[in-house]
Amino acid sequence: MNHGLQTRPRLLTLEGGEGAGKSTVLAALRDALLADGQDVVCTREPGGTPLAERIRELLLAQVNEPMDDCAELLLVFAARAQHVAQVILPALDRGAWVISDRFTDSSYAYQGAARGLDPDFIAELERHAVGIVPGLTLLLDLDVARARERTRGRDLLGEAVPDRIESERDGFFERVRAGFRERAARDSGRFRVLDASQGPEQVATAALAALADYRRRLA
Ligand code: T5A
Repeated sequence: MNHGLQTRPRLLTLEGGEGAGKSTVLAALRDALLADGQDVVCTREPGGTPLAERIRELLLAQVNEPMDDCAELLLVFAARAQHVAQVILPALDRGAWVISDRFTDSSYAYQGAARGLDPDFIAELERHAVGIVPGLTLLLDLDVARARERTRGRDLLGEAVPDRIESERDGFFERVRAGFRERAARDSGRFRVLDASQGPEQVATAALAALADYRRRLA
């Protein structure tokens, strides 16, 4: 499955639909690694460098011009190429752990499964612009209705307004979810699927157990 890609064991990624709780879990993983004296870099996609964050703004802004699906895919990979070169590889090469809130699997789920772009084209971009694959990916799996409740609750609190992608219809997010689950099923050695419908503490506990198990296997 990882033809032409190098697995980087200290690269951990969190994946899932909107509002699945990735940011919440990321903090728990970071704290556990820091408490163990590890060097940890936390980052996110799209974004993670000043230039990539500007591309993120382009991707998520609500503007009066429909974004072409292929333009969206290429922007996501432009941001990722920059992020890998400037942040992820230097950190991994000095021995740090890198925890990224989303990575290439999001492109297969959103631009591939949900938008309908060719996964072989995405794989080509992955080989040429990314070149690496995480050692461990935690997929926070949550049904779309529950995820909507969470993001709506956050929006009502005034923490955020729906961005361009969050404004898609439920069918889009059903395809995103199916795309993630299919990737996890096909690469069960790398993925751990967590039931994200549980409370934050239970999800964090499950994520920490998955990390501990992974580190035991690495040792
Ligand atoms: N995208 C990204 C692509 O299309 N292609 C790509 O290749 C990439 C990399 C990025 C957008 O870009 C798209 C996908 C996205 O649309 P984002 O901000 O990273 O945007 O993504 P979101 O998933 O929208 O981020 P969210 O912040 O909405 O989701 P999180 O991080 O999964 O959720 P979190 O932790 O912020 O929690 C959301 C709310 O739920 C509560 C939290 O307190 C918060 O209010 N919560 C829980 N409530 C109950 N039980 C739990 N277990 C909870 N965990 C969190």
